[in-house]
Parts: sequence; structure tokens; C-alpha cells
Amino acid sequence: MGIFKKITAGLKKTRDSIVGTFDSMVKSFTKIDEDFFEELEEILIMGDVGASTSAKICEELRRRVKKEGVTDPQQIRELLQEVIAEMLEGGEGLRASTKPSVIMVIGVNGVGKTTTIGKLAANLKADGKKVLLSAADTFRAAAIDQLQIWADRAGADMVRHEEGSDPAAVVFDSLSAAKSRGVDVVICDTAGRLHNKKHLMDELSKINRIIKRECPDCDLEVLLVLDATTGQNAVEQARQFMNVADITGIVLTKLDGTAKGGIVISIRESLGLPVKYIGVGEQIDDLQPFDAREFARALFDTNSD
Ligand SMILES: Nc1nc2c(ncn2[C@@H]2O[C@H](COP(=O)(O)OP(=O)(O)OP(=O)(O)O)[C@@H](O)[C@H]2O)c(=O)[nH]1
Ligand SMILES: [Mg+2]
Repeated sequence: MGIFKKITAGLKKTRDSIVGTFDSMVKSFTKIDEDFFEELEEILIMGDVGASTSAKICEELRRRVKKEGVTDPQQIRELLQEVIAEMLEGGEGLRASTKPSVIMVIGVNGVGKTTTIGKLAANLKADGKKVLLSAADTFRAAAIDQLQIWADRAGADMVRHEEGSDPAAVVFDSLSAAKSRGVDVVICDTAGRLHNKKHLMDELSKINRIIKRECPDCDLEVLLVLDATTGQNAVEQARQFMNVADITGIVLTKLDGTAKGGIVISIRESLGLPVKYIGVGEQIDDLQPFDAREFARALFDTNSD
């Protein structure tokens, strides 16, 4: 399956919910009036775009409708796609140009961190990069073994310690190994951590300190993984993490299993954080670099059903 096909397939539920409802709503209107915008705002909110972001989208649409003199509700579709694409744009690319570069992957339990790391490693390998995985989720032995399976699948090196060992020490060893082996990208797995667990947050800052000390000039991405199926809760989770970590981007997983894909817009707009990757399935090739225009196009694409 081509990349665009994969994204459109992964977004099917969201598209049905937002654009499907939008299309039938448009048919019931003969002119664009305040009722039209009110109904549109409702649809966006129902599609997990979030109240303030939905209001912003409608405000921008009103402006363009006026400016461009649009009178036919059918024409709104294109304008809406355009407004959403523009809102989503900016900062999507992964910064990983130094050798080594470091990617720290954080997020609460079960959101898809380890799986994302495996997929990301495979992506980077396909780009010809040498990748090393750092098993800094030492909380459970199973977590280390799970990462090892992904490392093997992706053809990446891995540095691991025993269960229960200090995660910062794993990262320290990973960075030393990366330097001596000429690795391009080090990706650090971390334990699923909760904002109210102080020791876990301390652990996160300790890992961060080690990276800053051992690799001061390296490109560092701190990617927060969020599970799209949790809808607006994911936005709240991101807010909590922003208080304790310098997040550089979001990976939004499990878009394939939900109609709540509208939160992509909410995250970008209300938190100002770029979405860098989206997960649209459980297989190794199911992680896609986020492309704002492509995402908006996939959201409105009805030819693929
Ligand atoms: N459908 C779907 N499932 C996904 C996606 N990403 C991850 N998963 C699944 O989500 C589940 C949890 O993934 P993990 O990678 O183990 O999550 P984690 O954040 O590392 O979890 P902990 O280590 O327990 O904190 C697994 O069953 C994955 O296969 C995705 O994009 N789509
Ligand atoms: Mg994990």
C-alpha cells in the first residue's frame, strides 16, 4: 500500500465522523449563514477538534468566505481543508543532523512508545542511518525484551542493562557506545510515567541531564507519544508533560483505531507543539512522518473508501 493510501485508510474513522457528517450537513444548507457556521463548529467539536480550536477554524472560515465572496456551501469543503492544513503546518521535520543525534521518547503507559521506537528505527534505517536503541525503560524485564525484538526487526543495535537498573546509566552507556560505533541516531525508550509520580519525573530529568552533559551539541528531540483513542484526554496529558519536559514534538499513535483524529488539530493549535509522526497500525511500516497538507487531503479524500 502506498503511503497516502495508508494514511487515508488509517484516517477512515475520523474522516467518516468529521467529513462524513460535514458533507451531509452541507447538503441541507442552501446558503452560508450563521446557522451554518454554528453547525460546523458543533461537528468539529464532536470530532474531537476541541472547543477553542473549532471556534478558531470557523472564525477563519468566516473571514475567507467574506473575502472570497463564497456563497455556495459546497465550496466550503476546499476552504476548510485549506484552513486545517495551514493550522497544522510548521515544525514537523525531525531534527537529527548531528552524529549522534538523540531522540528521547516519553509518554504514559501503553500509548505506544516502544512500538513507535521500533517503527522509527526501521524508518531511519531505510534512510541509511545507523541506529542504536537504548533500553532505558528498566522498570520491567518484559519492556527490555520487547524493545530487543523491535531492535532485531529493524536491524538496529541495542544497549541494555538488567531490569531495575538505573535508566540514566543505560543512556550514559548508549551514548558512549554510539560515539565509539559511529551511530547516527540514538533512540531512548523510557518507562510509562505519570505526571503525579515524582520519582518517575525525576528519572526523566536525570536522563535529560545525562544527555545534555554527554552530548551537549547533539540534536535532541524529546518526543511525547500520545494515544489518539483517548481524544481530548491526550491534550490534557500533553499539558501535564509540558510542565516537566522540553517537548520538541508529538507522535500520535493509534489513529487507525479511532474517530478522534481531530485531536491532531487540537494539539497543534492549542499547545503549539508540532505533530512529527502519526501511527496508523501495529506493523513496522505503520509510522508516517506527519505532513500537514497530506493529512488534510487524506481527511477530505472520499475516493479511497
Ligand atoms: N492500532 C495501533 N496500535 C498501536 C499503534 N501503536 C502502538 N500500538 C499498540 O499499542 C500497544 C502498546 O504499545 P507499546 O509500544 O507497548 O506501548 P508503550 O507506551 O511502550 O507501553 P509501556 O511500555 O507499557 O509504557 C501495543 O499493543 C501496540 O501494538 C498504532 O499506531 N496503531
Ligand atoms: Mg514500552
